[in-house]
Amino acid sequence: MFRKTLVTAMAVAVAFGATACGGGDDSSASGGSGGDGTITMGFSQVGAESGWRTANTASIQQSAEDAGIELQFSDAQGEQENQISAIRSFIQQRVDVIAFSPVVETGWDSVLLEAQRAGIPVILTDRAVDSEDDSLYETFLGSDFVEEGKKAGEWAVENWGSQPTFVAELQGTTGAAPAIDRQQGFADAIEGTDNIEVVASQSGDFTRAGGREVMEAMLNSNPEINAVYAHNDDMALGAIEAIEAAGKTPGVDIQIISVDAVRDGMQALADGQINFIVECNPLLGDQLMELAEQVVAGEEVPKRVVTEETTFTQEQAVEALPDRQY
Ligand code: GZL
Repeated sequence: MFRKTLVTAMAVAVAFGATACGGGDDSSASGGSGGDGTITMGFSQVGAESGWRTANTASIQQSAEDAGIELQFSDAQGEQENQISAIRSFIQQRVDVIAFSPVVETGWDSVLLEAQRAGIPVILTDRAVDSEDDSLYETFLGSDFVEEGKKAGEWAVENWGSQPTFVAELQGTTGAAPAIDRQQGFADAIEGTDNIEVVASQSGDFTRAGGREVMEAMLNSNPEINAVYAHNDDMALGAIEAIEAAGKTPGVDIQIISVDAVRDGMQALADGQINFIVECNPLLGDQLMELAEQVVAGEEVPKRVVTEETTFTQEQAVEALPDRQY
C-alpha cells in the first residue's frame, strides 16, 4: 500500500512540476526556449484584410528572423475564435511568449487568464483589449487611435469647416479598437463646428470591397454627401471607385480623409483623389521582438509603447512616396 501511495505522490509531483514550469522554463518540453536559449513566440494575426495588415505581417516575420526568434505564426482570417484557439495552441506548445493583435476589444479575459496560469507572458500588438485586469498582458505596442481620429478631425475643421460639409464615415471592423477610437477622436475634434455633420456612418470592415459597397449605398441614400472620413486607406480606395461610378470626382466633388498611409493610399493622395492621410505605422516588428526578449528575460517593460507617426497632405505625399517602405 505504502509503495503505491509513494509512486502516486511522485507522479503527481512530476505532473505539477511540469505544469508549474509554465512557458518554456522546462527545456525538455516541446516548444519553449530549448537548451540553446532560442525564444519561441506564438503570434496570432488578425488576418490579411488590408495593405496595412500585409505590411504589419511582413515586419513581424522579418524582425523575428533578424532577432533569431522562432515564430509560430497564425492567421485568424478575421475571426476571434480562431485567435482564441491559436492562443490555446501556443499555451499547449509552451511557447516562451505570446503576442497578438486582437481583432476586437472584448472577450479575451478567459484565454489570457489561461496564458497567465501557464506562466506565459502576453504582448498586445497593434490593437488593444478592454480587459479591466491589465496584469493579463505585459504591454501594449501600437498606435494611439483616438489621436489619429483627432488629427483627421482637426484637418476637417481647418479645411471643411467654412462651408456646409456632409460627411460619410467608413468605419473599420465593428468592435475593433481602431474603429471605436478613430470614430471617437474624429467626433471630439469636429464637435462645435456647425458646418460639419456626419450624415452616415457604417462599417466597411477595413476592406476595399467593404468601402466600395458601403459608399455606393451611402451615395444612393445621401446625395448631399460631399466628404468622406475613412478609417483606413483600403476603404478609402473602395470609396473612390464608388464615387467615380456615381459620376463624381474623388478629391474634388467629394473630398476624402483617410488613415494608414500605405503605398496605394499615398499614391491616391499624390494623385489628388484623397485630400489628407493620417499615418498609422505597421512596422512594429523590431520593437515587438525587443519587448519579447525583455519580457522573457523577466525585465520590466512599459505598460504601453506608442509608435511614432505623422500625417500627409497631397504635396507631402508626392515628396514621401519614393522612400515609403510599405
Ligand atoms: C490599425 C490596424 C488597422 C489598420 C487597417 O493599427 O489595426 O487594421 O488601420 C487594418 O488598415 O486592417
